[in-house]
Amino acid sequence: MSLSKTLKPFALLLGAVFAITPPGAFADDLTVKVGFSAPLTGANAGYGKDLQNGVQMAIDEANAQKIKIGKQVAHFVLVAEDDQADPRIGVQAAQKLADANVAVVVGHFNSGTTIPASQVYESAGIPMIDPAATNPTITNRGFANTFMVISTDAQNAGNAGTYAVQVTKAKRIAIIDDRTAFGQGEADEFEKAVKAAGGNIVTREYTDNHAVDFSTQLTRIKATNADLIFFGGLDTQAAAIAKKMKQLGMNAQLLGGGGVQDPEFIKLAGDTAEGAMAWEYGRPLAQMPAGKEFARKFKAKFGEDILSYAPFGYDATWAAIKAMQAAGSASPSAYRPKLKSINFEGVTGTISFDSTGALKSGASTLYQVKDGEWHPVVTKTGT
Ligand code: ABU
Repeated sequence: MSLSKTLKPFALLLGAVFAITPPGAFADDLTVKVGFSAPLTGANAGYGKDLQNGVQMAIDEANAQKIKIGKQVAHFVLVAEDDQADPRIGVQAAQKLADANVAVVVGHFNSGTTIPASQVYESAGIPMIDPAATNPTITNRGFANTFMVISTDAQNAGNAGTYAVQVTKAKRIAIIDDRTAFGQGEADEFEKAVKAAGGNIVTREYTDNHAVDFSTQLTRIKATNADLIFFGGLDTQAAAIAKKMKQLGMNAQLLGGGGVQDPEFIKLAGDTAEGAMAWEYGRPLAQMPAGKEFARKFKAKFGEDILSYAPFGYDATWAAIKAMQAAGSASPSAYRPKLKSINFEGVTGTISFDSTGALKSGASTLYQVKDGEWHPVVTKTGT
């Protein structure tokens, strides 16, 4: 037998080993696939990329620490799927992640994709840890595999409504929403809270999440003499509304819910951003013990500042890693009970879940633009 024939089985074996061993890992490492899905193309891609960077940062840190799961060193690899912010594509992305046998999914960004995708993960028995989507329905369906490291819009937009009436003392409140599961959902929560506080809604208008012109809605609102306008939708459209309000000579207070308090809003709205207010999930990062250091490391690693939800993506990923460590297994059935009872200090605050998978001690902060920057005004826990 020739030497090449003798060595062939060994060469094949080596080839197989190296083919399934990801870069940076050793053949006897445990490879753990961390699924991730968010919009990575389209209008919401900035939010998705920001989240992905947060997830990647946690994965890279865990790999550098050579964390053991059971007796093996774990090597975490990111498996990312672009859901394009589209509920139908979101379900396909979720199925692809389930078919790839990921151990966990961190995602999605949009409530409209998260709600149907979470059904896929529930059927597959794969924990999904939501770092950004906030419609209260997400954790209201009794799913065993749904967890949130961010507070819901019942809390965030609920606080917005109560505060608008009790503290801002708005007397004539108008609402516009983008008719997404998120925007309409938070507008509903805002309206409920305004009414519960005895406030007066003068009109409720809507648009869609692709619209760029809000003249019709704002002209109608102007006719009501509203003194506060709540927008249920994201930063780009909120900025266009701020600009159009100025063009129409409107002096009403613009108030956003989640997804507005970020640098993109200020960049797009320019000087019309001044004075705008927005409620955002969690506590101000700079006030968190590890917040400033996280922001510094993020900028050094990715060459850009945090846009919005990267710290939540980071905490969501660490929640899964810590649960797997505690269970000594990356198998969902083995580590899920540990995830349910997890309790640790993340960058965004204490991460622990109630019986529905919702974040236990969520907070919500009101910000206002002053001198071209967002400044925290008040932080609330609970509603
Ligand atoms: N929660 C902020 C925006 C994302 C969403 O829930 O659709």
